Amino acid sequence: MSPRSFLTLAFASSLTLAACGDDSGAGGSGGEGAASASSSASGSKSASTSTSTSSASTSSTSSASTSASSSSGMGGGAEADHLVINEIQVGGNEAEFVEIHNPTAAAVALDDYYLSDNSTYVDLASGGAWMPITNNPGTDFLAQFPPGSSIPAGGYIVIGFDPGYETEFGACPDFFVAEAAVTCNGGAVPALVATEPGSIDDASNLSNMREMLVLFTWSGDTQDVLQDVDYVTWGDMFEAGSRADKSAVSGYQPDTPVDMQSGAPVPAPGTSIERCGVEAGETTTGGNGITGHDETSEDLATSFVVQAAPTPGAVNGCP
Ligand SMILES: [Ca+2]
Ligand SMILES: [Ca+2]
Ligand SMILES: [Ca+2]
Ligand SMILES: [Ca+2]
Repeated sequence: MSPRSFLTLAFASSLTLAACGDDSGAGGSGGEGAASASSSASGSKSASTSTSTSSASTSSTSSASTSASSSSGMGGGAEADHLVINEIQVGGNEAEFVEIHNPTAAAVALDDYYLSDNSTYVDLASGGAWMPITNNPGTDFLAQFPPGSSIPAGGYIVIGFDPGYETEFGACPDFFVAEAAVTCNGGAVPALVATEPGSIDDASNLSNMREMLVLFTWSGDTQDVLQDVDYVTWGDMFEAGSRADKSAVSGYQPDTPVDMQSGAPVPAPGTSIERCGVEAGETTTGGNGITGHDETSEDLATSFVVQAAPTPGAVNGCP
């Protein structure tokens, strides 16, 4: 009871703080510049938090734990004990984005966090060069978050892929997968950081029909293995590089074989896929995840649903 109440309180108070922040609607977040990655993250959170705050506060204090779990359910993945990949839109390029959500009661520093869309990401931790296996050369990436970035408790960050994001959504993402900062709403939105020359390209994007995304942490020391934080693959079919399996790599536990993995649905243009389930069916011990989960075992076809009205930076509008 009391840990739950604490979580609820922490969550609610972070929401309150964020709600005082900015107007969020027109995407002021990008204008704050590179130094404000974390405040920009909380800025974008405020868009969502008015919704989730109201749903949390409609429940009375006496049902604090119910209120936490119902707002969790709407947020998608809110009961996970780590950051989650919460929403993905693919195609057209201008509208592509990835949303990451922090369902925990504490801010998470992103200094050791990485994002990639290719199965060869594991080579980073053994000092290997970036040589993605892909049928679409030049479009995959391996990136690190800029130093000092963080996601507040209960918060969201959005990563865009194309300068057209602003026109598409009337807002700015928190970061871009791009070679350099991108101008948005008169400010500069920081780019994610390439782990080596060429591991981010302005042409980097997400394949529409089949692809993977992995959020992971790594100490930067090749003596250490990396740890998956969350993993999503979409599409029924798979090809080289679009599904991850580290089973054969020294130092790792077996992942779920690629042909046994459950792909999330493929969103049609203009729609996204949203996390509406809490890591359905995921194995929670003995895996390569940051909390011991096997992130490649999640039933993504159940956890993710197609959303006709995408909600970048805001609580998912799950049915
Ligand atoms: Ca790609
Ligand atoms: Ca997990
Ligand atoms: Ca997962
Ligand atoms: Ca969302």
